[in-house]
Amino acid sequence: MFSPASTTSPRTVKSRLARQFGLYCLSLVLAIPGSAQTFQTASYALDGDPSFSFGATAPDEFAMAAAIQARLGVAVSVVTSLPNENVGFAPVMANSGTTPFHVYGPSFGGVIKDLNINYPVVTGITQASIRFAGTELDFCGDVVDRFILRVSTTTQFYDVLVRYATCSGPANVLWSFYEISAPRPLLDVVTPSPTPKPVRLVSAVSRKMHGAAGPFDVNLPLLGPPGIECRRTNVTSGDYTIVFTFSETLNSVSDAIVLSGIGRVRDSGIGADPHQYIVNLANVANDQTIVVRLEFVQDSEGHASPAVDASMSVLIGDVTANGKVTSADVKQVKAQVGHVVTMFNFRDDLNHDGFIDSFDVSIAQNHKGTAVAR
Ligand SMILES: [Ca+2]
Repeated sequence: MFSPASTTSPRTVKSRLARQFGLYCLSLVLAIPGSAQTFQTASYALDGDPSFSFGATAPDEFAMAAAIQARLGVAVSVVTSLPNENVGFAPVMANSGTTPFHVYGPSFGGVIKDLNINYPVVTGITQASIRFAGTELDFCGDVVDRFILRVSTTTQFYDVLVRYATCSGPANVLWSFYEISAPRPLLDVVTPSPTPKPVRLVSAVSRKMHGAAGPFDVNLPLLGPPGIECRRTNVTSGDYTIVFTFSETLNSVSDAIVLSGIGRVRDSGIGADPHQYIVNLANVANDQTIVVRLEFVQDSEGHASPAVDASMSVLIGDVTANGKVTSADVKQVKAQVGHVVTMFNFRDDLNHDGFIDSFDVSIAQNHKGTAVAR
């Protein structure tokens, strides 16, 4: 059965053809009405070098843009229209629907390849944009999204129809670059400046819900010593949430990673407020500083940055934020016991349950003597 898992080595003509043919045959079998066979799990992927898996969720234009961006290594913005769009502009560079029925897809370094023969069809791509282009029904019964991708080099642009290449049963769909136009000169197309200005990060915070008292943010200064997160998480999970806020609304962020420190990114995405990018961390260790990096950040004003970082020191119990837990921290928590949790004392609610009580005092007490390097 088809697996969308990434492979790094170029595949041979033979293996790819065999794979495509096998998928096609399987699809025909499954398309027969009355077939009782169903697939256990949904699986969506983009064919490329290597292919990209969307997992069990069918991609929208944002997910497709992120996937193509990850494979091309070039920023892909989402748009609603493309001026002078024409995927069939003659002579077309590629068409999967005609002889020799090859499959095309993205490859790192701004390249589109004929994946059957591992040959670059378009090179030198420096930027791209994509729009949603309606749906169609594949032969496995899926309603499948289509997209139009515009890729540009420094002098010309191509339009690409991104369409399902094959399916291997319901909810198992593989997209590819189905048709690629001939190049056209960039003259009548607005070209962003070749070196876009960087995006502007306004703030970074560590956000936690304090029960019914609501969410409170520990500020993570962008310069100077890292902010200190003193609140304890669920003992086993080490969950923290970093909220990055930018001056402009975001178009895309390629990825969020842990650059240094102990912890991992559980998930991330543009927030309900599109000025924000939210990174949910897990397994974050205490007594350390973690640096979270956003890669390939692009905003709606055309600003772009290859990397945006935020640093957070984690020291549970350090309510005074001086890098060590001492009797002064215990004293401060004790002084707030019974008080309503507000923006002025939320640090003292160490288990962020919305109450400052003996549990919080004991958390500070239990961490006395710990420190984090400043
Ligand atoms: Ca508490």
